[in-house]
Amino acid sequence: MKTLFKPLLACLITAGALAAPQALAADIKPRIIRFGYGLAEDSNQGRAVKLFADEVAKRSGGKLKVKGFGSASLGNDVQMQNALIGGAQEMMVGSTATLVGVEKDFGVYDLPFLFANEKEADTVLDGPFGQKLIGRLPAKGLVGLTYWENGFRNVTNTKRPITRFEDFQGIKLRVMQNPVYIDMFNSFGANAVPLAFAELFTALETRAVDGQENPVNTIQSSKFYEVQKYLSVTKHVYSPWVMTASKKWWDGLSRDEQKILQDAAVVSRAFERKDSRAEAMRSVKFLTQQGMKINMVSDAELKRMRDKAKPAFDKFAANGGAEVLKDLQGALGQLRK
Ligand code: TK8
Repeated sequence: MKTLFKPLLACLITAGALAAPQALAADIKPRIIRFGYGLAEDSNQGRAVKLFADEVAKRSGGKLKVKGFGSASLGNDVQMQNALIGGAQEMMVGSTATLVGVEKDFGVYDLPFLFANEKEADTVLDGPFGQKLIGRLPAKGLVGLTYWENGFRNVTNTKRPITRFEDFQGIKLRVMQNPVYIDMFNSFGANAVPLAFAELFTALETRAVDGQENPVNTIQSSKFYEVQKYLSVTKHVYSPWVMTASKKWWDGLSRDEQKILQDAAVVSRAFERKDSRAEAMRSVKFLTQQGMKINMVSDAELKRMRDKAKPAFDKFAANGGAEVLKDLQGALGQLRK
């Protein structure tokens, strides 16, 4: 027996040294994976999709080819989610806020002033709470691979700087297609208009709406500074992105293929967060140079906004969200102990 094993072992070692380590005897078929996203190629989202594609290629010996489709060229977030559920598209990354049509509880992330900083967000999203929520998706036809950072959202508009919630009075503000955002901004006195991101630039340019809210990265990469004058740093919501796959398609993949995608997703997460945070630090200066008038909102005024938004919390809880909200507040409480 001993003598038989040796040549076999030698063979395996040679094969291992020659083949790409991941691809060794792995069950990987050549596949094209259409990966859609809403922002421009030259955005934090686009850069991370590219990194994910490279990582998947590397780990699959070039067999799995992720093709990125930016600027909502495969459809807006909601349309892509439906394409994934139906099996007409393989993967996407988009806002958790637009997922509420598929799984209502994702709306919990949209409640204002929950996360105090990025570190809290990372810990909760990557920990049991965030994973439990992602775990609801397969029953709805999606597989959630990981969260990325969209970021803390800030308000831009053409009318006036927002220094207190009273300044929202009468401003037509585009929000994501999500009831929590509609309730929140209406309670501040704005006129909240739900609209797909893909239509936002034109809506701002034609003055169909006066303003919008997004992280500074997006205000930069989507060139909103060309059509918006005031940027008010409110950081009212920490907004995650979530990378999802079509469950119909995912179930047809081998375990090796699934593992490659899952592992590459985790690598892309680390890259994306680091890249987004570095860019956010530079964006404020860039946006000032483009002529935007930027104001910070005081903590006292942010607290008034938070109090004013209380009805959005109550309504979310009353509409079946009480448990998920309690869970999230519990997870945050643990962190802050
Ligand atoms: C991109 C969107 C975007 C989001 C929005 O498709 O709609 O305002 O912040 O990032 O998901």
